[in-house]
Amino acid sequence: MTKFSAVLLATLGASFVLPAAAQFAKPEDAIKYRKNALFVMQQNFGRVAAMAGGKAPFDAKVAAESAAVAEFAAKLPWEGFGPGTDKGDTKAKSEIWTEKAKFDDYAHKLQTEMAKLTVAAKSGSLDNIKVAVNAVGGTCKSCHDDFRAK
Ligand code: ASC
Repeated sequence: MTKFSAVLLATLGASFVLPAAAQFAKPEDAIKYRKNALFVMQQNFGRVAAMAGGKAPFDAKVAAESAAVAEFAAKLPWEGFGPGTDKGDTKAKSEIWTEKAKFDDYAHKLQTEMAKLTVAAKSGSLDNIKVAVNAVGGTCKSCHDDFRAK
């Protein structure tokens, strides 16, 4: 084994055994991380949603780029919901940790619909984008209804 692949394996191994919460120095960092990831996601999704809703002029290139960033950002927040991150500057409800399978399902559904939005945006069809925006928005809403305090 080369030195490089040994280091690579050690790094990959470590990333699988570390609990998610240990990837942050303190719970506040995890909370900040997930909120910032969700903010970046929402800003990019919102830009595409504004075009779909006729509130912003349709720009196919901006829509495609924004959707791709939103899709990527949608992968990030979840590691910030580790154990011990339920208290602090957050609207996250405690049910996130007691009904984790349901929360994880919503997180996966969001990512699936975000991937479809990227495909729709790349197609350049505003009609396709509208359908995908509605599907993504539905996943945002159902998770907020169950798991975000008002
Ligand atoms: C957004 C945003 C949400 C969702 C939701 C869809 O842009 O910030 O929380 O869409 O409003 O119903």
